[in-house]
Amino acid sequence: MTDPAAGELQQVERALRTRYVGRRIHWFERVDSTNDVARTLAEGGAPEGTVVLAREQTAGRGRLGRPWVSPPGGIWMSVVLRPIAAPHEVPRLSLAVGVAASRAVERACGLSVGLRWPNDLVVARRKVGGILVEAGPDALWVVVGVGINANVPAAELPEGATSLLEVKGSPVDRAALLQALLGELEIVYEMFRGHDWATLLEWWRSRSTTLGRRVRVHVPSGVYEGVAEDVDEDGALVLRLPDGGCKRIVAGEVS
Ligand code: BT5
Repeated sequence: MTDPAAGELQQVERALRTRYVGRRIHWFERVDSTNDVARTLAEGGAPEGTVVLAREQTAGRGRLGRPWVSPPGGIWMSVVLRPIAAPHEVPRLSLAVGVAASRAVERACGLSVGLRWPNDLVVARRKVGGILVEAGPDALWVVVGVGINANVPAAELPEGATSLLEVKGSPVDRAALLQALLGELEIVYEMFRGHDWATLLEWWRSRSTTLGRRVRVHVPSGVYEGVAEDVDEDGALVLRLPDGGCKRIVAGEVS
């Protein structure tokens, strides 16, 4: 399937069963970053569930300002949410969005996607997507960015990355994937709002490629090594250190 422009976008909109996620979709041929566009819309009062989609991003971002390669063929999407949550709850939302993306790929493409803490989507140890959640002041609005390398040729991706196209060996139906993603996002978001954290955490754990493994975690102050034991209520990684002690890590990279 080609880009969900015009006809395909209408197809998604017609088939959409969500109450509010994706009820308004702003589609762009090319933007710097859909998160930036969504942020401006959020600040301007855009309703909850407003979606920004782009065929291509020229300055796609990951966490900590890292670049996110976003050529045509991928799903580059941001959603405006107004969760009425405390800022410390936002990392949970980020894990929940990873769960939604993983469930959507499973449902629409028949592929299982693992979750590497905090929010990498991985297939066969390669990164196939990522989540970038950015909150406004007091988390009055939150922009949830999802990037999935759907039909992107491997040659266009950085080392360690792959795409659904490469894994499957044939293009995936992007309109179906997008529709599933919007639906799953609304499901997990409703669970997040209803404080059904226990179920979300179970869903995350069952897809985790991190838990139970010996991992190295890079944090701003250094590197920790240990066994990834669990993810706690706040979405932090609980690491069992070689000396038997425990370390709780709120933000970092797992390798
Ligand atoms: C992420 O950051 O994984 C979050 C990516 C979120 C992208 C979406 S697309 C829609 C929305 N608009 C945006 O501007 N962003 C969001 P992080 O964990 O920091 O990972 C970034 C790292 O992943 C980079 O440093 C590269 O090593 C690698 N990378 C870059 N582009 C990639 C790609 N397309 N596929 C896989 N890995 C990539």
